[in-house]
Amino acid sequence: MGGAISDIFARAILDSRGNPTVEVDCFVDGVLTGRAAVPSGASTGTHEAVELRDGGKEWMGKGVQAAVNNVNGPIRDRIVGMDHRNQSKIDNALIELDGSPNKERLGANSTLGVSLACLRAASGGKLWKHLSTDGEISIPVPMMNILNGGAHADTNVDVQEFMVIPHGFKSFPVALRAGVETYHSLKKLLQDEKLLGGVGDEGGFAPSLPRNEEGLRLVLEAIKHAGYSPGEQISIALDVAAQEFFDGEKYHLDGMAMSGSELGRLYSTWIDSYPIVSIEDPFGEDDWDSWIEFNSREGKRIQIVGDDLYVTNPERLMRGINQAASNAILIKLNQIGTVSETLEVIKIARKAGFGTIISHRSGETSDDAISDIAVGTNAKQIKTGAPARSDRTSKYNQLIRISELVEEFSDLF
Ligand code: 2PG
Ligand code: MG
Repeated sequence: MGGAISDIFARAILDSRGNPTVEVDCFVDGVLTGRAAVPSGASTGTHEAVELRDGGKEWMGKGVQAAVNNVNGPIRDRIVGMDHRNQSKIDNALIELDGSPNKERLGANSTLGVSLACLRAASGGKLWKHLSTDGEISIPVPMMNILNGGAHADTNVDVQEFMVIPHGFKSFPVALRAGVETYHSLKKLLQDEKLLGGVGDEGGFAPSLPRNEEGLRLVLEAIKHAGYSPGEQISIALDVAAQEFFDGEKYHLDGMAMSGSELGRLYSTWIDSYPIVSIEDPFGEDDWDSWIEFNSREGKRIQIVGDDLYVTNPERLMRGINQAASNAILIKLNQIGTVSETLEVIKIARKAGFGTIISHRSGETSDDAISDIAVGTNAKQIKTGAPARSDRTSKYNQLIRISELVEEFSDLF
């Protein structure tokens, strides 16, 4: 087979929240060879690359026609004829064509769609294998968001994600089953306590609770009721997404207005009382001092993850490494806008000894590329929601398929 991209075509499809998003087809020598769909966040960081939305009345302002037109116009003109296997050349062309520091001209939703579709085209059907340059691969341990709050649910719970990490198992399928059983046991518990309502954007249950700490109690109970040993087999992770309740000075949680130090001390009491192994975005996206203070106290005890803080951006990550603001980074491709830039950020993180978590967005499609990316980059962790709803299970199901071929399972936690 030759290698020239003969056409690129974008369309708007629907994401899991019922909003339009960009899907791109990559044709090589006249044959549809790669297809990719772009996810979309709700609790987005201010410093993320720009997601182009049309505004106006149609689609409640969330149309992506401009991004689609950018692919079918200027990007197509630039990319057609290039070798689909030369990812860095393709991505550099996209970066150059955009010409802005944050993809505001073309939109990261258009650049990522093209970048990922070309990656798919080049992968020859085994994306995880294609990405593994040094042969180091493993199935990531899943972070499963079973109780949703914050911007992903219409409840009074401020903490955005209460996750379980089934780490004490020999293989991915067994770990996944343990996480799924915990999910169902949480449902039963919520039913018994008359707290069961709907689910949030990522498929986790979304009860209103008297206090945020109740979420920890319920998840801990669910682990026990499912018959697993908390801390030994299944631990808890939080994504606080604290920017959402930070007014620039105080954090407003459970009717309290706390400084960063006070909030950090509250987390420490939670870590003392519950089997918490990871906290993401414990503070606001520019509240570096609170991050540094908390990481110096708790960074040996737990994983502290920057998402809104770093937005998969190499400069922000470098600052976090130099100032010891955290010890891990959440990786989201659409925060930066191309595959090559994402891989570069993973490399920087790894070199600094930072943990790496490949992550979905709250608005997703059935595209399961992040599963392959987590395996192929040996990231060791993936965050992809509850084990429910096809937009989330598509990722877990792809990991089941890969685990038939790859035995190594993340040894973290
Ligand atoms: C997060 C993500 C994914 P969103 O904060 O980590 O769980 O949410 O996509 O809404 O930013
Ligand atoms: Mg987050």
